[in-house]
Amino acid sequence: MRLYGYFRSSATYRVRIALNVKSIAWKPVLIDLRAPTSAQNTPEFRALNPSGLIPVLIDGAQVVTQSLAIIEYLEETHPQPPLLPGTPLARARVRALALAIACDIHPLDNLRVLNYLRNPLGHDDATVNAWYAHWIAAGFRALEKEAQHLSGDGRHLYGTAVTLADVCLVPQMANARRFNCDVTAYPTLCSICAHLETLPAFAGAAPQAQPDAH
Ligand SMILES: N[C@@H](CCC(=O)N[C@@H](CS)C(=O)NCC(=O)O)C(=O)O
Repeated sequence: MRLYGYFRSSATYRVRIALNVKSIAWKPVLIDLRAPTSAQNTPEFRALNPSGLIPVLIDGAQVVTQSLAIIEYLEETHPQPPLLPGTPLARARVRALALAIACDIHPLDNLRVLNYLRNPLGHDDATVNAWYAHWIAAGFRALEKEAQHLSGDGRHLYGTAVTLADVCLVPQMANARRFNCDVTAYPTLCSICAHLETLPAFAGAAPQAQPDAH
């Protein structure tokens, strides 16, 4: 499989973790999101994914977009080890945690949103950083409460095994730290991430471990 992505892209980071958890062989195709190169805007990449967003997974002749759809595709084609638990209710809980990150936090702090706030809306870096931190805090406050009763061991966001929820949490925490957000108010989330980051599947997927890391 080939994965179009960028070392700092947290949506790509999710897919890298899932591929590693499932021991699926994959090769990176590097898409440099930094202006002015912005490789996601080339006609070739837009032909693969008209939204111009990464990640994009190529499996044989098939193109799969959207990180959570990609991970569910991997879950169905490579069921072991599972990233979703065994009962409908537990799966709903895990998906709810993952979606809280992927739909309610991440899109508000995405690069194109931050760029739009700067230009054309004219906000300065301090205002953009305040926007970023506000949406992290709003999302993480709620997740911290969820984690306190859904984590089974203080080392996983749900239960006692790695799930899709963990796959989404670790990249979002990495982003929050990169933007200097104060995460000390979320001790459960921090201890979960501290454990997960030691696992080889997560460590190997980390931004600093990627070939395009600077
Ligand atoms: N919902 C999409 C989000 C993808 C996304 O926003 N990717 C970011 C990188 S993490 C991106 O391509 N950003 C480019 C931009 O904002 O211009 C997914 O989960 O795959």
